[in-house]
Amino acid sequence: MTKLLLRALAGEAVWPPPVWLMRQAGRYLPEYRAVRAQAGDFVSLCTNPELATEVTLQPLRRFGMDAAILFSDILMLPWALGQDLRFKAGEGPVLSPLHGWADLERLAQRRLPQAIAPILETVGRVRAAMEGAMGDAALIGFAGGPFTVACYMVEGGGSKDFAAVRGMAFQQPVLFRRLMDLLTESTIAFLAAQIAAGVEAVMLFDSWAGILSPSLFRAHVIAPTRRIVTDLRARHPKLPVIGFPRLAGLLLGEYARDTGVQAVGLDTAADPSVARAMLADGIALQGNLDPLALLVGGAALREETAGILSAMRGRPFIFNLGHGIMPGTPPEHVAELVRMVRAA
Ligand code: 1CP
Repeated sequence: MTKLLLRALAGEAVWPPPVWLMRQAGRYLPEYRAVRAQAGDFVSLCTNPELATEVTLQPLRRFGMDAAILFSDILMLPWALGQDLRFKAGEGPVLSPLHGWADLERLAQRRLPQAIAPILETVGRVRAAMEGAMGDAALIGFAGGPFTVACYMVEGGGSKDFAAVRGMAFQQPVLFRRLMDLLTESTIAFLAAQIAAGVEAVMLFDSWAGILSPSLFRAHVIAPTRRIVTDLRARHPKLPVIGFPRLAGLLLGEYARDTGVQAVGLDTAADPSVARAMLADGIALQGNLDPLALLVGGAALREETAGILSAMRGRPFIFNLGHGIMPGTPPEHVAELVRMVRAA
């Protein structure tokens, strides 16, 4: 196995570590903005294999990252299940909120394969293009964590505290559990299809995991993640799963142990040394530069990067951000970061 990312995910302390960045394809790149303008709306971009392949590969061409991540969005799953989805310029996603049993049963009747076909075609095209020119980079597929996807489905978009979804989990536990089961099963199907189409690792973005109480975190983050990991690994024993339970805090150790993930993404607030001590040696860590340090650059970027690298030396580790790259980030800062990591 020569791909650095896959070696780190298999538990090897590769040094210098492989590097890629969450949301590495996006608005901070002029070449992305050009393709985005050509595609029209965001859903059209995600379902256009030619254009989605192009934007997936852009950060690899420019920076030589060790991984590409499929260009899509965690909300393409509810979209594929038939929920209305639009992306309003500057405001983020808008969905028709899911209120009760009738909404849920309508989504549960939808068959996934047809809707996700263009996304799977993108996976195949990206993989074929990488095998030639970018042979050492690995392709990562992804889905949202079922709880995080439920947040947007119930709320109908982004929110400061996702009170509607937490209210539903407490007040309508049977309905909420049915929703979580539907999402867990369709996430397994979606990720298994991405693997069959050519992704070499998968990541679960559970961005809102940290807003739950410990008991709900166990029920709606740890338990569904364990189901997803167990099912995918039974079919593909070597396929690495990266979990990203953002803001899990003190529950990070329990998450890693009980879900069976091969790697854990650390958010910006996680202390790398503490996280390292909390998690078993074979589990790879990924993260966790503050995206704002990357945006401002200079001493902040150099010092924060050096601190993370020194805390992670000797550990299976993948350099990344603690959350997605910010739209105003100068691309030169990204190039400088990759140089710094490679010189570690
Ligand atoms: O106008 C545009 O170009 C849209 C901006 C954008 C992009 C580039 C959105 C809308 N999604 C994406 C791509 C995306 N989203 C990827 C592609 C691969 C890559 O990393 O390069 C991935 C993995 C995601 C994942 C995603 N989408 C998450 C989980 C990670 C995170 O950032 O917390 C979440 C929560 C979303 C929802 C979403 N999609 C887009 C926006 C603006 C949001 C956030 C809405 C909010 O504020 O809650």
